[in-house]
Amino acid sequence: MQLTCGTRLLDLCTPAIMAVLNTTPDSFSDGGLFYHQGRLQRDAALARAEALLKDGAAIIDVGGESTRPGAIAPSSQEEMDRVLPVVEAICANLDVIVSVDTSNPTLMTEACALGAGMLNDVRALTRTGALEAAAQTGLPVCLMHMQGDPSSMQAAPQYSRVEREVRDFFYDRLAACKAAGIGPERLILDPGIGFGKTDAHNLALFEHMNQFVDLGCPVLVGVSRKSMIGRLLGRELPDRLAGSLAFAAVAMLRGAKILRVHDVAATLDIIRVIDLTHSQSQWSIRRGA
Ligand code: 7PM
Repeated sequence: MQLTCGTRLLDLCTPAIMAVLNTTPDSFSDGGLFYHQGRLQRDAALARAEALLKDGAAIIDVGGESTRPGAIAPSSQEEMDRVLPVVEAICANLDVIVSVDTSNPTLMTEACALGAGMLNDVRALTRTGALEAAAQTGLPVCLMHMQGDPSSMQAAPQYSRVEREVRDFFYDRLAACKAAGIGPERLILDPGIGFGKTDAHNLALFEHMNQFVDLGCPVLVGVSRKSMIGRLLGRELPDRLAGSLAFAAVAMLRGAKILRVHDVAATLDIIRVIDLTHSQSQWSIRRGA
C-alpha cells in the first residue's frame, strides 16, 4: 500500500506517523509554542518539524485552526498567515511529507504550490469550493468524520449506530470525491475520534475499526492526548502519554495505517514492537521458517 504525495511516496506497509504541528496561538496541548509577543516564529516551528522528522515522523501535519470543542474559527486570512510560512519553511528545508490540516480551499491550493504533499480536512471537503480545490492539487486527501461543527459538536452527540453512520458518511464522501475527480486511490478515511462523539461513541469506533479498514482506503486515527483519555483514565495533561500509546497500538492492530500523534518517538517504538511481534512472525510462518 503506497500513496503518491506530490513528489514523494508514502509507504504504508507498516503504519506511518503523522506528527501534529500546531501553529495556533491557543491549541489545547501544544498551542502558542511558536509565538513570541503575538508573532509566529517560523524558525521555532521549523526546528520543531526537524525534531519530529528526526524522531521518525513520515508526515508533518501543519494546522492553523484550533478544532478543539467550543473553538471559534479564525478568518481565512488569519489561518493562511499562520500556516503558509510554516509549510513553506518545512518544504524548502526538510525531506518530509507536509500535510495541511485545513478546510479552506484557498489554503489547500496555496499550500500545494509551496510543496505540501497531503491535505487533511476535518470537514471532509464539504466547504464550498473544497472538492474542486483538492481535486486540482492532485494530492491525497484525508476525509475525517465530524458530527456538527467544533463550536457545538460536544454538546449532545447522538447516533443510532455510530459505526454505521460513519461508514455511510464515508460512502457519501467517496462518491462526492469520485464525482469531483478524486479517486479512492487518493483518499484516506478517518473516523474523527472526539469530533461530535461521546466516549462510548469513540470506543465503538475503535471496536468497529475493521469496518472502515474494509472500505479499502488507508485509515487514519488521531487520538493522541485527547480529552477522552483524560475522562476514561482520570489523566490531565501532560499525563496522557501511556493512554495515547495504548490507543495507537489498538488502532494499528485493527488495521489503521496512519497514526496522528504528538509523541513521535514513543509511538514509533510501539509500531516497531507490534511490527516485530506481529507481521514478522506471520511472514516467517508463511515462509515456513
Ligand atoms: C481538541 C480536540 C483539540 C482535537 C485538538 C484536537 C484530528 C485532526 C485534529 C484527527 C484528523 C488534535 C485535534 N484532530 N485531523 N485534527 N484526525 N485527520 O488533537 O483526529 O490536534 S485537531
